[in-house]
Amino acid sequence: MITVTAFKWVPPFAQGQVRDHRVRWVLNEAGWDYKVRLIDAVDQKSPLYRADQPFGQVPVLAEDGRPTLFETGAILLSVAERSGRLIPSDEMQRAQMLSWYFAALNSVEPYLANLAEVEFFMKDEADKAKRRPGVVAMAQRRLGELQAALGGRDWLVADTFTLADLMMSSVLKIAKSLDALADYPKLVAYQDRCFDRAAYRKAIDDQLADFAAHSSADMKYGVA
Ligand SMILES: N[C@@H](CCC(=O)N[C@@H](CS)C(=O)NCC(=O)O)C(=O)O
Repeated sequence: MITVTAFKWVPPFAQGQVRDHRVRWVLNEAGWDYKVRLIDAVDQKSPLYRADQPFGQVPVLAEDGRPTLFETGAILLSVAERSGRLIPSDEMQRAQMLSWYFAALNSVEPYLANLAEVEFFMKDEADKAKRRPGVVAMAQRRLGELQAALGGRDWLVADTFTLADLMMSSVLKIAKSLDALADYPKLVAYQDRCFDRAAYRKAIDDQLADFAAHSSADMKYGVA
């Protein structure tokens, strides 16, 4: 049996964004059955959970007879490789696919995460106003560079949807939610293309259904 961890509930701005959707998505693409273990803030701090995820975050992938995995990058690659899905069979295209896969995580996501931090988590308006211009400029630079690299192509590599597209389109979600994609129509169309997949829609619908079944009270923010 395969189990993915996810939160019982998160505030509305984060619903549909939490990274377990990436794992649900790749598992749906692979056609593998899985169940979801919903955790709260107390679970996050527990030594048992920390043994699986040292930072107390979601998602974790637990699978009978295999080491438990954390980090969405590692989890998605493991599922894609073992299922033979979303990885080009050509070795050179696979290598290119990995470049884009890691670019999504290392060269794009951090700048969008900075943007999210300013917009969602900074409380002091003066600090926010000071930090925002630099963070917005850097995020826009990366988005412009990504759009230029994509050019007129539908997918990042191999003329087909790959794991790199799964990761990149997911990484772009935060930009979309902050209206930061408005000036990048090719990225909007690219993301729409990636999201026009039953495996993605099911991943998001299932995550949202879990949140709808719970409330902030279920997160049990007590001291573990
Ligand atoms: N690099 C990690 C990041 C995981 C992560 O940031 N998870 C968030 C949800 S999207 C989380 O658990 N946040 C709660 C926390 O950090 O305490 C991954 O890709 O798995």
